[in-house]
Amino acid sequence: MAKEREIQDLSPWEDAQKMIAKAGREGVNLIWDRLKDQTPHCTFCEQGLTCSKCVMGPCRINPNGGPKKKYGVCGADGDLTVARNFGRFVAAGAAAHSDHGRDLLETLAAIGDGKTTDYGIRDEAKLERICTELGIEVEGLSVRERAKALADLFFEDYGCRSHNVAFGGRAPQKRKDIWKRFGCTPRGIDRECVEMLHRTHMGVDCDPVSICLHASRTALADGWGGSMIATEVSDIIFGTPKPVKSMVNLGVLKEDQVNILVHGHSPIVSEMILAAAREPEILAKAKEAGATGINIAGLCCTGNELLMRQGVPMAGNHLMTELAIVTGAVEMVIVDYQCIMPSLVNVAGCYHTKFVSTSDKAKFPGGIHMEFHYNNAREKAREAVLMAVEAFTRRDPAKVEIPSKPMSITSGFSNEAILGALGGTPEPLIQALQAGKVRGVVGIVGCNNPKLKHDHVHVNLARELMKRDILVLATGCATVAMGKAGFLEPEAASQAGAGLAEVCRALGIPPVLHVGSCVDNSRILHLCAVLANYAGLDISDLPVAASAPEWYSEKAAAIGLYAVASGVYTHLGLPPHILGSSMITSLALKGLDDVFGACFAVESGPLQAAELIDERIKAKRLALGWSA
Ligand code: XCC
Ligand code: SF4
Repeated sequence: MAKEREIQDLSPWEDAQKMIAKAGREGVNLIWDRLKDQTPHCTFCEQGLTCSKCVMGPCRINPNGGPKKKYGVCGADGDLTVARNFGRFVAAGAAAHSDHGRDLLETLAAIGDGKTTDYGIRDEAKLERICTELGIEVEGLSVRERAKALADLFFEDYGCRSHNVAFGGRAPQKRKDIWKRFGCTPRGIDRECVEMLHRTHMGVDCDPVSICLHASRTALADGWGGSMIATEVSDIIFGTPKPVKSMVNLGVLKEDQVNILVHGHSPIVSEMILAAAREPEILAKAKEAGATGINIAGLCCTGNELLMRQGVPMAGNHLMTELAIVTGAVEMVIVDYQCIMPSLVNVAGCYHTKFVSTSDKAKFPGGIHMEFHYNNAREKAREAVLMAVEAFTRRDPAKVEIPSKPMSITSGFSNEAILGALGGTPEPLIQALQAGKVRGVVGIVGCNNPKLKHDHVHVNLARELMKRDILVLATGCATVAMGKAGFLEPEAASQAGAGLAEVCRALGIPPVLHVGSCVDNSRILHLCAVLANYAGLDISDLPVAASAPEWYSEKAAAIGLYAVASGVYTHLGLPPHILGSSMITSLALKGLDDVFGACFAVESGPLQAAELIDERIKAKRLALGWSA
């Protein structure tokens, strides 16, 4: 496809550029090729003004085009159409995170019921702590009984519950009061998602503002519900992350080893693959096949899960998933769900790479389906790894190109690790904030989007923020960008402003902390709540912000909205499909401030975005009586 110049405009990274060129030579169709074919996009859809929610339509609404297309067949106008579409968009994202959380929960319940020996409890102390936090009397209960009791409590969070989800109790009282006042207290997690589907059926909720408030409630059920459960239960089962060294970029692939990439989101399958790859008998088979070992590396968020807890190297983020296979050095891509482009099956088909799906809810025609459950996972993982070993014997050395040297990174900054580094209390961080050594904290999160130059906004925004003494917490695909730029190492403190650099050096931490996968944005929410509660403030009083500079997914929209509804000013690099309604657009960019004390900002330029975020942080600091 692209010429050299064009390739440099797509991605700044050596590994990406080399693999885009290689794909071009080998005739492999990539995400950028398909984006070109799809451009220009439908302008009605781009603005959120198409509706296909019933068979009287589909309808295209044109609010400014005279009387003819002002209304859909049912009479819905542009504002309602945009709101209904956005509401469903957010509900789909919340459902994805929360259903992932449910899988962890079912595993926890199986452990409690003694129905699995493949999984167990690695962090008993955290299990006890969370049980106690949520009012479960642990005295006299065995570990298994505690697991069961906690699982039962969380199952209720998913159902018809009509009061706050359990972890909603972590939010400051002022925040809970705001939720109550506007009817946004998140109740049952599934309930909010289903209610959104109901409300947006033809002829139910016809008030765009009311739909947007319910969208906020649905998003909050994700952030303080489904995602937070996913994070905390993952820690209980697989261990709470602590600082760990690792590597990032396509250079983590090894020419002389069997390379297996885990892709998707949940640690349930990927942890088992890792365990199987470390078994001596399986390693012996790899040696017999002529490999020196078995190398597990991650893509996207399941990669983040393994990196945070096990130090497993990270091969790449969303825009690197096709390119990883193009190296010709990958024996297997094994996936669970979410963000796995269906194109990967075709790219794998161009090489010796096996594409394996594992979840009953995510099947990929053309791939191999091996269904994993809590009672067969260990055995299935062995089977899969042996299949990869076999594929190694069919690797074509002429097609192999591993394009770069890996960058070293530090990961594992759970809240437990962060607070531990601070001596067990948020006090030193509050003091550093108050003194202006750390002027604020910003979460840079989310995906890549081929409409924007790969990782460009992530990296330049983070660079600019740390210069201004703003500590960055990174999750999701943004983490890979940070790692490749060298920001995840303590030495990067030299690129930070004097105050932040001093704090980083004192604690031995990088100026950008890797705090996990996308469901782990709940760690950031929790940290905000801990800080606010400690200081007797609401989250919206804190000098904090969020940014999803290169987002693409419904899940990212849910995250952005729960951040705002929790009181965190949130920058987006691209707008969602809402611009067809000036009412919804101004609600997002301004009106929400009056409701939640936070709103969205949209800006694709990293320096401009840094400026906006900094302005907000300044205003929050001044309001607290601190220096700007
Ligand atoms: Fe986005 Fe979540 Fe997916 Fe990466 S993996 S593309 S949602 S950042 Ni979490
Ligand atoms: Fe058209 Fe209304 Fe049906 Fe949507 S719900 S397709 S706007 S008639």
